[in-house]
Amino acid sequence: MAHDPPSEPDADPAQPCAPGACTCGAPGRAQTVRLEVPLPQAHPRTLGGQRHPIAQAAVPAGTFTMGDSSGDRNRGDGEVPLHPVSLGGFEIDATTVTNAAFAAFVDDTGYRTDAETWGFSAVFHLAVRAPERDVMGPAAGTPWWLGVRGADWAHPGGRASSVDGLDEHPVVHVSWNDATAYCAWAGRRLPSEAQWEYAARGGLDGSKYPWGDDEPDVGGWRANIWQGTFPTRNTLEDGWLTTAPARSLEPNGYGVWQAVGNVWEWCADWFDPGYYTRSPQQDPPGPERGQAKVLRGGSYLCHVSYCNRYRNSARSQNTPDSSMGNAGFRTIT
Ligand SMILES: [Ca+2]
Ligand SMILES: [Ca+2]
Ligand SMILES: [Cu+2]
Repeated sequence: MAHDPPSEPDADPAQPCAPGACTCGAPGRAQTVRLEVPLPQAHPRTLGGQRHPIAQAAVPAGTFTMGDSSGDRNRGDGEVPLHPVSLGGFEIDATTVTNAAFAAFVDDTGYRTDAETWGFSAVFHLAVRAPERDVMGPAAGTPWWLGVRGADWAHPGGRASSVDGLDEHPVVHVSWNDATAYCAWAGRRLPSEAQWEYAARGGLDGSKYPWGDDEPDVGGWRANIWQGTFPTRNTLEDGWLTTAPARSLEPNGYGVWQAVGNVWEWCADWFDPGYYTRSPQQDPPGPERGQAKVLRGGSYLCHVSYCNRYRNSARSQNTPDSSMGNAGFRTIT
């Protein structure tokens, strides 16, 4: 997406990447139509029942240090300055919302996702399962992302694919708007960016990853990211080219699974790389306005050579109507 160069508070060029570049997130949807999608109403009859069949992890109230303390930050993303953040306790989905859970929402409401409304979504080139006529071509600057007509949450590779056998995988091709609609139906909400990072840390203040500071391949792969040569050859050492089941590998100290890797996760906040210079310590709500929403945690496309955003403090963003095959969400109460 187009994004003005941010006022970067970090003078140290830790990474050569320009703002918005070198991310494994897909380009944003062109802003040609303003959608007015009504939110489904919360459904009292079904609240607390089987309509959100995702186990919960309890995150205690506390204060943590938000931001990058390992020096691996991406210049332009605004991972610094380090600052203390205090939060009340909350419950967060132990896993990202699954295809089975999202299917229940769609069955109950008839909701149409942004990908369906626009008629296409962004699919990683090795994951396309669609007739050639559906492939709209590569995104400028990120040729491994293809716009594919007919790709949506139920057809993650395009119209020749389905979610059969993927019930317990993260739902993908859901926009921020779609995630928010799901939350409205389930009587839940998206985590703030601060809540997301605090939950991802699992009680290990200042660590690079949810499990500590070891790199993800120490003692066996601990996150579903990319191994091999991005974006052409994945050696699949962790077992997955695209999504892994939401409950695979090991959870962190709070019982949160796959905060880093697997799929990017939408947060409630608008994105502003300068926000940490002015955010309040108590329950920071994010900027009042913006063009893009925060995405956190990185995805199965992250690789140390290209996009090292499979870290607790890493930040990315996309427009609220954008969808892609490597972004989903988890919810809180
Ligand atoms: Ca992988
Ligand atoms: Ca994740
Ligand atoms: Cu990445």
